[in-house]
Amino acid sequence: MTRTRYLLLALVAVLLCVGPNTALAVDDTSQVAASPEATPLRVPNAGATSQGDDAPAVTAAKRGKRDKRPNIVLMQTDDQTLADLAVMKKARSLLQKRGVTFNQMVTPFAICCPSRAAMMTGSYPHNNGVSANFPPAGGYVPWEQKSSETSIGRWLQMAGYYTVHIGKYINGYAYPNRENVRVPTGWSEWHGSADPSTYQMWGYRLNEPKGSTQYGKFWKPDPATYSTDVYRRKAVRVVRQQARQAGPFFMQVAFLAPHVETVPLKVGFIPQPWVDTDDIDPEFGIKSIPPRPAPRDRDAFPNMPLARGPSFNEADVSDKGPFVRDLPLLDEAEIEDLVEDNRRRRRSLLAVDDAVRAVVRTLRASGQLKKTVIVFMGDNGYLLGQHRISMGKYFPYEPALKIPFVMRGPGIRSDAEVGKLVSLVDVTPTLLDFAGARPIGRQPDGISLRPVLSGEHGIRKRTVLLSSGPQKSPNGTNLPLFDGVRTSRYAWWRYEDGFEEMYDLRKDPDELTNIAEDPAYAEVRDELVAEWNRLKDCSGKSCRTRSSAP
Ligand SMILES: [Ca+2]
Ligand SMILES: [Ca+2]
Repeated sequence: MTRTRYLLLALVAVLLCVGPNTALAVDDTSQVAASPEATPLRVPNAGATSQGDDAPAVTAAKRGKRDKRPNIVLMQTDDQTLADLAVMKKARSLLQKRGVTFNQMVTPFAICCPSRAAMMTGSYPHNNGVSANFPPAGGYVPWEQKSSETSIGRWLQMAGYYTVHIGKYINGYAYPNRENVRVPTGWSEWHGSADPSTYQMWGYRLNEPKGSTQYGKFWKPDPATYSTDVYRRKAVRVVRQQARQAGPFFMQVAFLAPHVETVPLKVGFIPQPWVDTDDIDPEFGIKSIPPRPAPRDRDAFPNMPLARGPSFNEADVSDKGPFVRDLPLLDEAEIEDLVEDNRRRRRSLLAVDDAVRAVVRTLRASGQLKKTVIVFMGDNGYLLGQHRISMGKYFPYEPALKIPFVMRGPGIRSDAEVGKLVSLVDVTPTLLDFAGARPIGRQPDGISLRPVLSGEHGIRKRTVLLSSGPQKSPNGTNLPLFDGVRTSRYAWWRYEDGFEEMYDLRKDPDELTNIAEDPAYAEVRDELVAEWNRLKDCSGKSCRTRSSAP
């Protein structure tokens, strides 16, 4: 039971991220046909886009020897919690001590694809068209159709930046493990990992300028092909090459750690989304394992305990919504699994920490550090036993909602913390602001955080819209949909069956007592509902307005 349950919940995590489905493969092929000979995977560093469109005329003038615009390097992890930052000592000294750390950066929807789409567009799911990991509500095909032209890579490319992506992209890219597919919109240089091999530390496929390559084999932990290290070396190479170019660059590096790995399926096997979870078998279904660290970090944290806050294995979940209220208490063996899983997740972050240091050192050695804005961030958080949820995200509880977000660079304060509520939709407006670039085609829902990064002045108080989308539970039933809001003090959401959850995060930061029906909070609850009504169809400016909610 124990191990099964562990794997079963691991499966949830993977399915939430991989979103296996045959529809995607079919759609993907029709929309983005593989055509290696006709596909430039890399274009000359002249600001041209991968598809040779109208951008070069604008950009050639903007780029030049006197271009003072900063480079932007964004390093992103997968499913890292805010608390996990503690083990990244290099990031702490090179980024946190030299930059600004946000303690309330939240995602509007705590799963991979909608989080990344919100980050890259600066828009909520209802505006960017990506509200699930897989079609039709989300995933790569809707992304390319609805949002790729209005996203950070494309906007910076049009402004004359040389844009580079390394690693994991929007869920479903090149599914299933296809070679030499067209470069997604917005990228001058592309090193993207093909899904579902993205979820392997070894044996993953990268589609790159030089062609498509499988790096290592899943069951052979060869130090030379460990994904985090390979991404690191590619990132370092880009930084060195770009030092010789006159114009600025934007590089986005998306690591797998500390996400679970998916054991590769038999060749030709079309994964069924919802296999019999009592009988997970690599020969038949989908199996996941905790993320493997770089071989050099295998023995790190041998005795690290799992932080068990008051919400860990919550004693009374009768106040919670559908799904969670039916979860049994975790037993001792399950808790032991969580302890070990936490260690493995954190071990896998050590190689990311090395990559952070390598990139910063290379920027410094090549004379670019002072003119480079560096972002380190996650995509969504993660639950490790809180509210009895043993591995996963989706539900908007704090550990899943909050993500690490640190920035360092020219005009950014040192060793500062910002406690103000901000959201993933603020990332792209912030980066565009640093680049002096304007969004074209759609106005983001977020705001630039530059004033608070510089310390010049604060930012307005806003409410963050929370939403959900189609997802399956391990037994194949639909997870309950919900909508809600998060303010700096409160979280409120309502499931599709009408059940509401609400927490006063000042008094109850661990979300132990649902106060949605508490008469003492009736007025606050009504104000939060009004906020949701105000924001649920917001667009651009109307999402950015000052919040009067508590
Ligand atoms: Ca994720
Ligand atoms: Ca409770």
